[in-house]
Amino acid sequence: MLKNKNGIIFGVANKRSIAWATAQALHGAGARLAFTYQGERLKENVEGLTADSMPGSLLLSCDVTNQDEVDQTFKLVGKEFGRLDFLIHSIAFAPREALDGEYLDTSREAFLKALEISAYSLPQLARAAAPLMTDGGSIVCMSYYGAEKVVAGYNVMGVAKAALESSTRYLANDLGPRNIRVNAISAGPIQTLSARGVSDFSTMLKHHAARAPLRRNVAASEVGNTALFLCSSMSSGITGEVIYVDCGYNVMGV
Ligand code: NAP
Ligand code: 1JT
Repeated sequence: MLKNKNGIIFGVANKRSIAWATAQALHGAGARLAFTYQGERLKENVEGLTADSMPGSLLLSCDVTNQDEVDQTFKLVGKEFGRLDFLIHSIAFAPREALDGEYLDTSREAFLKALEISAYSLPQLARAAAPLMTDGGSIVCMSYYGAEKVVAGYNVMGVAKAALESSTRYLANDLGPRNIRVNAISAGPIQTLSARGVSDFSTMLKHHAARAPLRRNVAASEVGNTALFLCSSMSSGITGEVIYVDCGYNVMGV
């Protein structure tokens, strides 16, 4: 489905990352991939994951708070790939203390950091990628239900995800004339590095599984497969959307 297509994936930290499940789906469909990791600390992880199964992948260091690194990343991708067909945005950050207690107490620093990394990075990366998407393209980001409803403890991340989902719509309008589509996946809770350390995350997983119509939690591979759909021509008429991959949790009332 993606033979001769090139993509870049932001946000592989380890094998549990949603970005890694997405990479496997995209690679399985024949795409050539570039990966970015944040700092040398994670380089070995990404190298270890890609070495066996995806030789020939491009690995680049890129912290989105450093504009020079972002510019350098896309310069190198342009040089190696020539054209870019899709971009996966699977990054988020908030200081730990902001995901505890009340949203009311969010500091200015925590708010700005969370929104810079988790939301501003989408238009930032889209702006850098668009000139390489000369044959149209697809941009996919990862959101969560806390963007639209209060999920106790998600706090400033919910506000950042609301900005991310709204950015998805504004970018879809800006980039549509260039045949670049922009969509968000709203994933159900998944036990990843980000989720680890969130107090009561396992209680949350149980709660979701009990209430979701499918009576289970979503697998990262299911999110990856939906990202594959959004990067393929099968979804050519879809842009500016938030697609739920949450076993139906979001449709429930009482
Ligand atoms: P993850 O494996 O921890 O991935 C998060 C990624 O964001 C990491 O690779 C992290 O790198 C990267 N990141 C943080 N700050 C960055 C920066 N300044 N520059 C570049 N990259 C940076 O966790 P995940 O659960 O797969 O999260 C991926 C996406 O899915 C996030 O947007 C998250 O909000 C979303 N999501 C997750 C869930 C869930 O339940 N897990 C549900 C819905 C949506 P470092 O490790 O180096 O910080
Ligand atoms: C971050 C973290 C982004 C956890 C995230 C995230 N997107 C989804 N999750 C999982 C999650 C987290 C909480 C939650 C529900 C789901 C950790 C810090 C980096 C950014 O609230 C009940 C807190």
